[in-house]
Amino acid sequence: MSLKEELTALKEEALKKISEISSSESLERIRVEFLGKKGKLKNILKTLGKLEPEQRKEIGKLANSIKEFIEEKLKEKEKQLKEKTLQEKLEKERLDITLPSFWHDIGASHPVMSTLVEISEIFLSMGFSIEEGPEVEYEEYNFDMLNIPKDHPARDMQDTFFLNNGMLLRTHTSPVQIRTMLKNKPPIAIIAPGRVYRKDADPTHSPMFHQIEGLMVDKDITFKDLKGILKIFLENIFGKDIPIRFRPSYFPFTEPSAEVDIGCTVCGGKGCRVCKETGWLEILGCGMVDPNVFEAVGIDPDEYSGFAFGLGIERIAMLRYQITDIRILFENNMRFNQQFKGIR
Ligand code: FA5
Repeated sequence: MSLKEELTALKEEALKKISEISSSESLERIRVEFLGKKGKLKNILKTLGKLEPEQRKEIGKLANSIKEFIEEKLKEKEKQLKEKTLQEKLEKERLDITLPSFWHDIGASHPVMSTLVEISEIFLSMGFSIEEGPEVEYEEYNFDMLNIPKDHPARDMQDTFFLNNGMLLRTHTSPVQIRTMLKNKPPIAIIAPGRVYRKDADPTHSPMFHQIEGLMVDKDITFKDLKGILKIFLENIFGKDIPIRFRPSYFPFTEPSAEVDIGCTVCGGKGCRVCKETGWLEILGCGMVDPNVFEAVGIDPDEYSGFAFGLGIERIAMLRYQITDIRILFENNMRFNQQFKGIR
C-alpha cells in the first residue's frame, strides 16, 4: 500500500471511529490513537524522510489536511457530546411546575384583622400614629393610674384575669394611654389596637377580644374635636348616612364620658332582636381625659386637655358582616373563614 493509500485509509478509519464515539473519554482515546505523539498518523509519516522531495511535499500536504480534517471532526463530535450531556441533564433535573402542590389553598385575612387594619388606616389618614402595649399588664396601669382605685366599684365592671405574680391580663387597651403619656409630651395623637381579656362569655362577649384605643392630647382640645373625629371615622366605616348619637355615660378615666350609638344596621332603626328593639347599637366608649389621669402621668391639666375613646373591633366586624354570634369568629371553622376571601 502506498503512503497515499495508507493516509486515505486512515482518514476513513478515523471518520468511522469518530462517528461511533459516545463519551468524552472515548473521544480523548480516539484523539490520542490517531493524532497523539505515538499515534497512527505519526506512525505512517515515519517513512516520509525516505521519499523524494516532490513526493514528500505532496504527502506532507495530504497528511496535514487529514490531520486538520480529523481535528475538525473531533471538535464537532465534542460539541455534539456536550449538547447531549446538557440535554440529558435538563431532562433528568426537569421540574414539573404544573403538578398541583400539596398545600395549594390561598389564605385570606380574618374578618377581625381586616376590620382592625381598616379602622387603623382611617385614623392614620387623620394623622394618628400607632402605639402598642403589653397584654400582661401592671394593675397600676390597667386600673390605678386610670383613676380606678382598689376599692372603686368600676373594677367590678371588668372582671379580670389576675396572674400569680400580681400582674393581670389587660382588660382594655386604656393602659396604653398611660404608657404613652409617661413616655411622650403633648401633642399626642395615637391609636392602640390589641387583644384584651375579661371573664366574659356569651353570644356577644368573648373572654378574649380586640379593642382600639384612641388618645389625643394638646392645648385646647374640646369635646367638639372628639365628636368630629369619631363622626369622620364612623361615616368611613358604615357610610355617610349612618345615624350617630352621643349618650352620656360614665368611665372613671374620662369626664365627661359618653357612649356612641349608631342606627341599627340590621333593621335600619325600626327595632329588631340585634338592637333589642331600640333601633340603636352601642359601638364605643369615649370622653375627655379626666384631670386625675393627667396628674398621674405628670401632665398639667390646666395647660392641656384631651379626649380618649375605646371600641371593640369584634362588635364592628359583626355589624359589617352580619355575624350574630361572636364565638364563631374564634372557632377556626374553615367553612366560616373562607367566606371572607377577597373581602377587605
Ligand atoms: C372600655 O373598655 C373603655 N376602656 C373604653 C374607653 C376608652 C372609654 C377610652 C373612654 C375612653 P367598655 O368596657 O365599654 O369600655 O368596652 C369597650 C367596647 O369593647 C364595648 O363597646 C364592646 O364593643 C367591647 N367589648 C367589651 N366587652 C367585650 C367582650 N367580652 N367581648 C367582645 N367585645 C367586648
